[in-house]
Amino acid sequence: MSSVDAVTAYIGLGSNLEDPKQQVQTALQELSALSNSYLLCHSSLYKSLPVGPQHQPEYINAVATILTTLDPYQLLDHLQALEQVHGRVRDEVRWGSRTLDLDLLLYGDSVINTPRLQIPHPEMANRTFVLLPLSEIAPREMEIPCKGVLKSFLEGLLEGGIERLE
Ligand code: ROI
Repeated sequence: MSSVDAVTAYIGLGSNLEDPKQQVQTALQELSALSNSYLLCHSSLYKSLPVGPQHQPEYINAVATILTTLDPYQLLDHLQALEQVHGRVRDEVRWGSRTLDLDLLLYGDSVINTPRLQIPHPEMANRTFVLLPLSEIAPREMEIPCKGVLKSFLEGLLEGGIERLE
């Protein structure tokens, strides 16, 4: 019998349509029921101004971490299936509004660069709406492969435009 080591993965959640807070809360419940995975914890919810086109509603963001024996592509399949359940229409408008966005940010210390999947998520170190919730649940000393230590990105973080919800 073969066994697969469990890997710690981080997932970014975002929504700005159709009751975004509820979308993210439901998605967190769904992540806790993900097959071959265990939800370790999640951050608070944050309200954030849109990055990219400004003529869209504010977002609700959070980050969750799971322990999983799914491989990264299986995990991506599951995340995209959950986005579909939430009515996400993929690639309608680049950087436009979405009912639910589930970004695979980190998968252990893997570096993956394929057309379908890039890990670490290429934009994660530039996005306050990812870094702030991530910093709640990840060690400040955590290495983001190819990018640097998490805490080095937290120092210059602009906290305007983002608010932690109770
Ligand atoms: N802006 C914020 N604040 N939060 C997001 O989750 C988010 N997601 C996106 C873009 C359009 C880049 N902007 C965002 O995909």
